[in-house]
Amino acid sequence: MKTNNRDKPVMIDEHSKDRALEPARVDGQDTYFTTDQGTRLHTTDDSLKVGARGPTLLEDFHLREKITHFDHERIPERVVHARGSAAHGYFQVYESMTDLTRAKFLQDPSVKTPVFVRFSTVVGSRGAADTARDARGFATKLYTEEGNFDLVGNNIPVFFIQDGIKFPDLIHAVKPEPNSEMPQGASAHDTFWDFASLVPETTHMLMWVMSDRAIPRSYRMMEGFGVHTFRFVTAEGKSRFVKFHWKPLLGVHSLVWDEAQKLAGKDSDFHRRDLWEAIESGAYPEYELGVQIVEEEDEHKFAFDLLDATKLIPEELVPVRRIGKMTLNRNPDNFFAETEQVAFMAANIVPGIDFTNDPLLQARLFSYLDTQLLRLGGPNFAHIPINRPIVPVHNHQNDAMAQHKISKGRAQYQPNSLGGGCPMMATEKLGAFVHHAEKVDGHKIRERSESFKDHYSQATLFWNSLSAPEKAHVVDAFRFELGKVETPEIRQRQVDQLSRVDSELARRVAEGIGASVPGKEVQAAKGAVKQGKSVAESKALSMENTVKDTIKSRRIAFLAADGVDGKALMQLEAALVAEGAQVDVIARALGTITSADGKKIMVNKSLLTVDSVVYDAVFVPGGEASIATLKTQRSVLTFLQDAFHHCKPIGALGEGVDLLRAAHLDGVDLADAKAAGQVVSSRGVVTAVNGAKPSAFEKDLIQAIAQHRHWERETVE
Ligand code: HDE
Repeated sequence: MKTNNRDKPVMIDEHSKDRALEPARVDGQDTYFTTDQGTRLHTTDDSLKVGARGPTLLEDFHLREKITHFDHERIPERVVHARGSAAHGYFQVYESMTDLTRAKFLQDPSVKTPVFVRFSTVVGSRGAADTARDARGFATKLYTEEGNFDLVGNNIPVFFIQDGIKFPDLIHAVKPEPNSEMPQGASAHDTFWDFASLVPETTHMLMWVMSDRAIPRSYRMMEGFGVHTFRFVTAEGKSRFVKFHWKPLLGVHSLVWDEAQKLAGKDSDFHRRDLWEAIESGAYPEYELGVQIVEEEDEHKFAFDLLDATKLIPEELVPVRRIGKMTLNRNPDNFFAETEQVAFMAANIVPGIDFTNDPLLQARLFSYLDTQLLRLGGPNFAHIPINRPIVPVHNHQNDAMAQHKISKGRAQYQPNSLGGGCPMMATEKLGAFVHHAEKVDGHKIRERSESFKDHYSQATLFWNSLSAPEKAHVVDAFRFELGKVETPEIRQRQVDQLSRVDSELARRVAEGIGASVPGKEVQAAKGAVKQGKSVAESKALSMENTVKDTIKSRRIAFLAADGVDGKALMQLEAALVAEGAQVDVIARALGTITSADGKKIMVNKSLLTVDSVVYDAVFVPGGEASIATLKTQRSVLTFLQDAFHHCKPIGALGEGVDLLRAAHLDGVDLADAKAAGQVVSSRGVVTAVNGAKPSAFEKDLIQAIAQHRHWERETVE
């Protein structure tokens, strides 16, 4: 198997291999502490002074270098997507894609193409909370044998705006308000909704951002989308349109809004930690690459324009073909060097893939280069290890800040004869990128295409495709966000917009925020609808239909105290771990507890440091003494009630069922003496008292955990 190994980076310029990137180093001496100039030091703890209590000397080169370096440690954070975390991995295609594209990384199933993926929130600063309601960035750098291909996407398939020229307005509106710098990492404020309600093209993406997609359970459990329509081009020059998708093998799952808010305080690194720990434990995140292909001659057959980034192609109209898999299997060694300095650029493309005239994409093609110049201090950011392609780089781009390449010879221009004409130009056959020769003809105008003017149909499609609980969450999210808006006119204007999506949605939101329900004339004020293929509902848009057959990497809390039924605890732990889940025994204090039969059980987490919000499910083993103790602990009852209100699976055996009773979990049936020997499963709460078969209990609980959340509990209210 061929592997492109990023641990052994290829030099920027082979000629400069010896001196350019690695500092001169004498074998065996690189473990001593030195200055940046390589001078060994005998201490870094005391500055150079005149006597132990005297003044510090300006001569202290080590003090000056150390403090100066520290003073310069920060670089500007990304203007958007500032908070992120990343991982290394590889991509492998399932079978050759020659008939669709000449891209080399999509030809040979035996080639592992290294990748670096950075996930991010959009709005918050570097230190903001992970679980804010927001779109998530899903940026993938593929280090292919033909250069770097960056697929800089999001976890939502559409964008807020159609033309890049609106991007600064959108971001100014959503970022903290400029006078007060509030709120941090949140869209629930006046300026955002002022903009959104005045710009109808935001409506479709707003529906997604108000849905559970915007509060993912994990970066490992969300989809990724290239958003724009790209082109695939074959070796013969045949071009087709393509939309890119990443489909997580664990399915698409979300948090509950109340949980997301609590997590922001309890563990603001929740997603970062989840990704890191999953990779450390060997539960490698996996995503399949999907493509939707549209033949050029079908470009105009849809009820939307393929160049409009506020529209998706329903999977019912063009199915997603899964063509390969990405596995993330290594955490970065250094956050700054890799995650912070990685420079994604929408313009990084390889032969066989090309752009379209999507006006949002076109603006992105220069914006990313521009931003890296500011962020990374000049045009040599491609020399930073995480940004280097795995193939050699040869050109005459010399000098500038932090130049790592030592170009040799006099002929630093093209064409040249003094340098033997090097480097040579490639031909298309030799792998040169040649732009697809699209014929373009038109007048210079600042106008939006008529085919871009329907801003509501796909928002309606999204709404119609959701399950009842998902719809309720969207309504609640709008009520929350607009409820925080202080200007009544803005709230009303947004409700008016929603009435063009669906009158029931508008009514439900209006009721929650004191707005009036818009009349028919307001609802009717929509743009022209394009004629063509469309669907009224799409299964792929609802998370209800996602993968629900695995508990791999799910975190299960076991609540216990001295006197616990140790046998039941161990047995269930073994069963869950065998399915790939991770169990934490939680007690009042760290150390050990003693089971009813006198065995010591290690406590993994104390109730002081964790809460139910960081777990996927809870189990309470029996044991009279254990339950008697747990019943007296308020944090235990809160733990169970939170888990219950967040619709998480809960299991209890024997006396453990009494603890659930004490926690007043409304509307569920619990096992009692009459149900001896049976397993009772009710709204994701699985219980059994003495005599039930352990295997039957395990099976039901595992199934309940695989369901992720039991929304039917919400209807109890
Ligand atoms: Fe970005 N975007 N963007 N964006 N974007 C940036 O580049 C920009 C857009 C996306 O993990 C910036 O290096 C413009 C769509 C991700 O490092 C900046 C427009 C999509 C990331 C920038 C868009 C994205 C960025 C900020 C409208 C989904 C994080 C820092 C024309 C398809 C990448 C940086 C990472 C980052 C500009 C719209 C995704 C300023 C002008 C649409 C995932 O260059």
